[in-house]
Amino acid sequence: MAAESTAEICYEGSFELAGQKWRLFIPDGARGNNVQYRIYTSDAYDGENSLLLHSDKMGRCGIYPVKEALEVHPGEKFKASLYYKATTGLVIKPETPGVVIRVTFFDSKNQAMPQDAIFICEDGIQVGGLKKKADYKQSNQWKPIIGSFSVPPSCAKMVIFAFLWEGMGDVLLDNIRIVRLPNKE
Ligand SMILES: [Ca+2]
Repeated sequence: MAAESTAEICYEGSFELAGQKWRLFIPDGARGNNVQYRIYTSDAYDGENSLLLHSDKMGRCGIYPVKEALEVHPGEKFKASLYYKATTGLVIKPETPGVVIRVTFFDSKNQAMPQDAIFICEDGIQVGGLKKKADYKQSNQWKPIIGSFSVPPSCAKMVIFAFLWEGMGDVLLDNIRIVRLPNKE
């Protein structure tokens, strides 16, 4: 038997296909920030297209899959990744990480489990919130954000978000992927 292979969860995070598979997430405090997103055809990490996320004012905004929650089991392992590129004029609040993958978990009663939320930043993973300061490093290159994690006890579903965390201006996102890893015993 071949080893159990990794399995990509199909969220179409390459932004190459017609039809939008991601929707905008605007936190309550950012409703007046003119947050927008669109498929961007002039630059991409891979293929022809990326996604441009925009905010007029300093704040948080993000995208998440139209499919929303993925059914999961405690102990399952996943790898989440994306590539991002800052455009000229992107401003990030000092001591915040810029672009973040957030994984939010829900129990079998559909209650959010915020204490277990995973934040994947360029310089590592934080659990339960962005508690540690993180310094965003300005760059005009495509950069990866990658992290692996296990599903916590009592968790039944999870949702992945790609966030601009405390920023304003435009950022490009591409190749957002989530892969179920084989369980090694
Ligand atoms: Ca692409």
